Amino acid sequence: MSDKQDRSKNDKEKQLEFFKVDDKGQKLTTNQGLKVSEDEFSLKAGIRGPTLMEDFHFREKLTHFDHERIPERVVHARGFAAHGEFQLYENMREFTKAKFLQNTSIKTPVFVRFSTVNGARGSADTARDARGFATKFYTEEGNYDLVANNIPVFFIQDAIKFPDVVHAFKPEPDNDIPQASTAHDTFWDFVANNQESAHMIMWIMSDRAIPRSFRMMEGFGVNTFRFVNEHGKASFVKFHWKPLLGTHSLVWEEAQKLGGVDPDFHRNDLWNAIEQGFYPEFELGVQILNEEDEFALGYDILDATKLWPEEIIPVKIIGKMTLNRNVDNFFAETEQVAFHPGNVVPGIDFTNDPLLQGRLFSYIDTQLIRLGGPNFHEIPINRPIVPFHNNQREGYHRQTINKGKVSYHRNSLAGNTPAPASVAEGGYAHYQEKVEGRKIQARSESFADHFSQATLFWNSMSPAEKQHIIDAFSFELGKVKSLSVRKQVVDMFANVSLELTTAFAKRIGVAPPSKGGSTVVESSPALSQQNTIFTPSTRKVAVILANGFNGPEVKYVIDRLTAADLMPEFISETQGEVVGTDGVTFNVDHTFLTAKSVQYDAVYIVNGSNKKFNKDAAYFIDEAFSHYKPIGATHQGIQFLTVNKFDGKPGVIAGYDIRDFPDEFICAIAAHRFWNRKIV
Ligand code: HDE
Repeated sequence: MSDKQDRSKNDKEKQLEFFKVDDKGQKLTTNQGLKVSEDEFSLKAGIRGPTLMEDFHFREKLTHFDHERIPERVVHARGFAAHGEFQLYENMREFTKAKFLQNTSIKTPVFVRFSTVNGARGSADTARDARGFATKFYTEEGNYDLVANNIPVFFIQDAIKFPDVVHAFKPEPDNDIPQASTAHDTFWDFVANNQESAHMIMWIMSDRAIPRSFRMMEGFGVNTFRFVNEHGKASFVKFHWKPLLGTHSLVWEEAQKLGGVDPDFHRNDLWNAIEQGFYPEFELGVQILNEEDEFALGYDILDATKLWPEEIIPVKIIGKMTLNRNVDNFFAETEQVAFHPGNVVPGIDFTNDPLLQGRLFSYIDTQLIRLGGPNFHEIPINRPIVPFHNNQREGYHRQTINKGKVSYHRNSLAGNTPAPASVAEGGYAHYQEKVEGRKIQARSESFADHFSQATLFWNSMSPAEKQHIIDAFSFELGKVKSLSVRKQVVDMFANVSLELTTAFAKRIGVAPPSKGGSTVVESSPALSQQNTIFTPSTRKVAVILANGFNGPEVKYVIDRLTAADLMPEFISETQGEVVGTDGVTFNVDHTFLTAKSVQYDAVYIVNGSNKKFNKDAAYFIDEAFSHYKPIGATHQGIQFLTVNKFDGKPGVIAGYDIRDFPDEFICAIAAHRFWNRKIV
């Protein structure tokens, strides 16, 4: 556990401090600073008469309220963010001159916004979707944005198709249904008719698209970027974030139920973890490919539907990011933050990936409409921690007061300043890649293979993960009304795997494919979540408790769980306190009405002196069991296991010996799920 420390403020925090206002204890004023004497009754002509125009406070209050909303992001509308710091493990001078990647003693302030892609701002956190994982590094050379996703590939190969794929996965335009879901006709029609999407679809149908937590997701820069060192030598680079808690997921039914029970599930999870001092940590990794090896991989490194298997190009871990502070104001920070893959520093450059090239245009364009003008870089969360000087002027909401008469380059009146900096002085110089060719609207042949890596992904999955993918295809296509689209999708994915397509075709009323199959036999173990880190740390345990429990023994178990950084919460029939023997009491966090098993990673069943379990408790435990979760029981809880024939099943720990129980239970919690459990 990383304890909540009394940290000294970093440069970004100091800068933000300047803009913070605490209204507590103050007198109410208008925006002009005028003290207001009445805030409940508008000014009227007579006690029952019409409101008067002259009531400037009333008009200002209403007008401001009427303008409180800004357009939500077209994609990634629903997000949640936190502050933190990044620290390098080893000097990266050999590959890049980026200053924040040179010095292992520097802590670079960061702001990270996680998001879903498809749903509106108010949609549920746990929808099946890719997740955004965008990081702003406030470096001494200006802001560097690593705008990543939790899936390493993308739907399309050329940014010109971005509006098409987004229109297809968004709610259908006639009735605006369904919200935050790809389980509908237009999306799958797009997929079948744009087969470059095959690889991404495999990821979207996998457990990666229903993460357990933002804290338990990998991040991928997707596009191939370029590192450039101080000698001007370049190499290709792909960026990765690796969560120290491992990469873990929900099960689909759980994700769906959470959409209703706790639409803010991922928000709550991140906020509470940080508040409790369990700071999420992610290691930054890079895959580096020498420029000479550009064509060595057998597919095009400019194709964003391809990943570089870690077994072929290892991920070099170079530093760690720790998220250690929640925002003060959601709108000011999380909503107004503006990312842009084009925000780079010397030592980081672009490639000709046609998706990346389009992104370099789109993000600024989005911010212009969303944040209402060209001065969004002045909004506190977007400001670099180093000053900016140039001849850009005016525009909506300009805050900087530029002094002097000169706002042009070249000039003599200001000694030709602000002056461009040489490379030696830290000026950014674009990498001089040699480019030649005819102007052409076409795609390189080297982008043509849409299926091999989709099969590689399938081959890399464990049996449980494969079953989840089959179930996801069956669910999504089961919601597609057009039989023709369902057939087209079956035909398309027959190119990925006949095992997969045969399994879901029969569930969606389509004949199994008669031809297809893949010759790809390779797998990449790093793609399976079965091979991730397993730790019990920060897992939430529902403790089912009633009056009369064995005080000292249950306290012993709870103390052990807490010492292992688990988060126990007490659930009982009524709120207040539950009282055990020897004066041990616990505060009830939730009743069976306000908490559901889907919100927890594990259940510890104790009950109290009464042998009977009420039906809500029984349902709670049953549901957790059916979601393959670890279940531990002591005292009356053991009886429950026996009666319900749970005893001896995988991941079910009966604490006959109270001393050994915590270790065994914690070990089961670390395993996360027990896929070999038979659910009948
Ligand atoms: Fe984005 N993307 N994108 N994207 N993207 C946006 O910019 C776009 C792509 C990603 O938390 C928008 O500020 C194009 C890949 C994240 O604020 C928009 C293409 C990846 C976020 C935009 C892509 C991403 C966005 C909407 C080429 C993974 C949320 C709001 C097909 C590496 C950032 C905004 C946040 C947001 C355009 C593809 C990641 C419309 C044209 C690939 C994490 O400008």
